[in-house]
Amino acid sequence: MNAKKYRSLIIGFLSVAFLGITLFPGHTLAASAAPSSGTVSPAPDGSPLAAHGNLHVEGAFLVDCQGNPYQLRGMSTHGIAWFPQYVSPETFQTLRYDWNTNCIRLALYTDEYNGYCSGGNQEELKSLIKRGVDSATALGMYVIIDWHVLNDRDPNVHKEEALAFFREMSALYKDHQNVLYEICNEPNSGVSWDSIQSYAREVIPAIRANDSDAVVIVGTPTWSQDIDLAAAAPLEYDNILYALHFYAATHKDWLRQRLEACASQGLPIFVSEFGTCDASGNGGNDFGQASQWLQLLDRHQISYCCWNLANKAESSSVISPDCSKISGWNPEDLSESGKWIFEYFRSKT
Ligand code: IDC
Repeated sequence: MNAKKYRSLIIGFLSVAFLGITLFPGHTLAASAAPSSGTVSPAPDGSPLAAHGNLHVEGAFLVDCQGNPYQLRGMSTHGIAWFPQYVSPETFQTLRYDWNTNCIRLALYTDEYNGYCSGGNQEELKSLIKRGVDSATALGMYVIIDWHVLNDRDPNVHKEEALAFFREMSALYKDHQNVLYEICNEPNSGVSWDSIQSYAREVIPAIRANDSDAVVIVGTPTWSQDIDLAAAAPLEYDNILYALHFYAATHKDWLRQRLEACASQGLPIFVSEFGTCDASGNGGNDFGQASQWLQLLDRHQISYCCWNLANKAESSSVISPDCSKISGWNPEDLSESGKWIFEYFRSKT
């Protein structure tokens, strides 16, 4: 038994014994039943986390506690500052049971939309992250904390804030087996792999100082498309996944070929964001290309999260703009991309 599992068991036992918490595993989730951040209760019976436990990276694969390749599939939020309503136990419950997903990505923009480093209320944003992690944990889902670099282009611009943020998060979640850290969504506009590596070489040790076996996802140059640069010069740490992002109406054969080449070289890849439309997040969907992509990812057992869980009037948002429900959506509450990805997730065992 590794140290993290042992600590989790002890903490889980103590929480139950001394705090008198009664757990009701099953399909009904009371908000008050969510454990508070920093404590770990046993994952609900039959949940993805109960069955697959602590994940780690072996060769090209993300593997579960039995050492078998394990795919995470789920939704990414839009910016949590902009659409905080979907960071909720009811929403995640729908995603877990109706949508058949095992993972959720919490996108924390660093720059735009009251970003964490551009005037956003940091305490409120961290509370939202905690609410997201607690909601996912109570359902036995995996959760990605995504430091959503985009307008700020280079993760080094806000490196000090990133270090402080990830130190705090990893201290809080060191005993959680279901939390993954994504340290820079999409470096872009000419930021080199060298610069990303130098950032990663500070942030990864900061996380690992608290959580020695945390799984970390690292963004790659050109909006997380240049995984070939990571394959040519991978980081020297274990439990690292490299991000590849695609938008089906923009990125086609050439990027799939790159993914296949890198995967067959043994590069561990995580598609932490993809869209069925074009790279603007809007425009027409290309479901033919999206199918080819997801079949390829399934064949290589590569994990993926779909952009985005919101009702913004753009084609990548999966909820219809005129639907304000935050859970229990019917097909008519979903956008075209929402209907498609919902069916895709449900088709998976
Ligand atoms: C988009 C959102 C859109 C927002 C825009 C700018 O869908 O509502 O106005 O960001 O902030 C990415 C990014 C992701 C983008 C998405 C679509 O990671 O933040 O979201 N995209 O443009 N990379 C490629 C595409």
